[in-house]
Amino acid sequence: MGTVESQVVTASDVQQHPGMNTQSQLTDGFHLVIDALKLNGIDTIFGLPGIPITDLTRMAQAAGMRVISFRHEQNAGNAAAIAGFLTMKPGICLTVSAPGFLNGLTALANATTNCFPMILISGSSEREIVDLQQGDYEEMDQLAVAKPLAKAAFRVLHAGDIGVGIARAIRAAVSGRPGGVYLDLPAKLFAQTMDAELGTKSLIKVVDPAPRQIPAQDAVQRALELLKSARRPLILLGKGAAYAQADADIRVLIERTGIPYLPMSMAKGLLPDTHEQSAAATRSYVLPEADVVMLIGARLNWLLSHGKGKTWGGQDPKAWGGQKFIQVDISPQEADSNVRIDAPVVGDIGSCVSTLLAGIGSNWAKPPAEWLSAIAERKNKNIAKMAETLAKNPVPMNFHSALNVVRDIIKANPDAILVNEGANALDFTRSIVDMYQPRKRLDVGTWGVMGIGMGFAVAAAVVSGQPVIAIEGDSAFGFSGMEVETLCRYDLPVCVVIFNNNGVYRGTDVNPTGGPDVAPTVFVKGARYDKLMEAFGGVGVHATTPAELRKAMEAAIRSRKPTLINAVIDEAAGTESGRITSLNPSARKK
Ligand SMILES: Cc1ncc(C[n+]2csc(CCOP(=O)(O)OP(=O)(O)O)c2C)c(N)n1
Ligand SMILES: [Mg+2]
Repeated sequence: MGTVESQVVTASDVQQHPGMNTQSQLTDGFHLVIDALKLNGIDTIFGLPGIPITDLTRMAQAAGMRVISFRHEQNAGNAAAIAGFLTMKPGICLTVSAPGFLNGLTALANATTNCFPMILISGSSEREIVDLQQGDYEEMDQLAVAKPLAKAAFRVLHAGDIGVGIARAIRAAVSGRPGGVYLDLPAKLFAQTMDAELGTKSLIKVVDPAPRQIPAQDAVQRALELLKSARRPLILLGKGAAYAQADADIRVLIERTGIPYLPMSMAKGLLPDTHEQSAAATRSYVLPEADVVMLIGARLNWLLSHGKGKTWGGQDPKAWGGQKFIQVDISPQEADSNVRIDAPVVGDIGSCVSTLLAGIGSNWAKPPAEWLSAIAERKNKNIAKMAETLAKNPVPMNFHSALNVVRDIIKANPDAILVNEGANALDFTRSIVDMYQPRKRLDVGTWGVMGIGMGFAVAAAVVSGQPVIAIEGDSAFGFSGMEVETLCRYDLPVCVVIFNNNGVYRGTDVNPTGGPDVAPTVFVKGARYDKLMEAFGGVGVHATTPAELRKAMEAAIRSRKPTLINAVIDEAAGTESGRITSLNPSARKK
């Protein structure tokens, strides 16, 4: 239990805690926050110091917590969110009032959207002044602003309530469908003192923060009957399945049923992407052809074309393709959000999968051979076609020849975590680079948000101790690029590879007016991002060929030194919006 060294008790302390023993040891808000976090097994804070939380960061470090300081709160927030995803414990982001809070808020909203458990703890200015809008330093009603973007939001006004506040935040972040939680701690709270013993008693060690949710037996039965009736079954694994850490059971479920499966982006590696039942290489065939689809921790949002339309064999963009769906999800509200779900199975993924497995038994009939061979045939053809493309060695490098290298490096280092953002740099990496282990691919998620790169890379390295490879579009990198200093400061084993094609999507657009400004999507040509890393003592490499890229990546993995490789990619190689060109509204043609 942390205590305040000084025994001085102010009059207002006595007023706030009538009857307090002025001779006793005191504690304060700072120490109670730290003690409450530690009591709940939280040992790392991602944040950025300033009024009123500077001392909190110092005291947390002094109390043995790891405090990782960032250059911008959004990156600290993204770090906290992905730490939550990787560990199933809420990641903590700590920010200063108003502007710092707002900088962290994008990450909080992104965490909520992606179901990552995180807690944004923000200091805030003086309540009395904020609420009367009298113009305080960094004045803002942060709780009100955070509410619509968070799964839950709380404010603590009294030191004696810190234990409850942190317990509520933890439960809200990790129970049920995880999400981002906001915890507002006004400046005055930190300095509030109270009797240390009472303070200790007020803290709560949260028991069973994410209780299992066992699915109903009849729901499981309904799902299994539907699955059994399928002629062309398909399983879709989502990020929720990866989060649940039920890896072994999920693998048994897939292998025992013999059903082909597709991993969503962050579910890649849940089973090795080279698994013979993976249908990833023939996604556009299996989605419209499947008759029964079992979604496990995957939502039918835009990433799956809302379960309808041409992707699913529907006649027009709104038309149902005729599939029947089983949806395994922790949220009872998820079913029917886009199309009819014939068999919802509600519970935590681990409990659902193990209950399904019990019902499947050991002599489940494999899917019809015609379905499996039709998939295998297309898959092998596509893989062979891709191998041909990857083997080409154009000058300058294109996405394929560079990714051929990344693919080999990940194959040789399956423990490494791959962080990935960009448009073409994202889409090509996802489809070309095979993952071999669960939760090794971290990317832009549900929103397709740029800026997660360095925050994710820092947190992945900090919580796993494994090497991290960040494949970054040059635009994407720019959103969090200053954190290369953070990589160097903490000496993290992160190798950033910038796929530098001189711009957003590509570097070839021209200003149609012929004026001096370049086109909005174009950056400085031939920029040397590698020099940014050198500025802070890391290793910078300029790579123009696959051989140079390979050598630099191998050296980075071996040395574990922070490294940034500026990989020069043909500026004409990318396409507008990568693979989601269809979402771009086009101007009406005259
Ligand atoms: C926060 C945010 N701002 C803007 C975008 C729009 N956007 C999508 S991809 C992208 C960058 C693509 O360029 P780059 O990272 O260089 O990848 P490339 O396609 O060139 O490989 C942008 C700006 C976004 N997704 N998120
Ligand atoms: Mg680019």
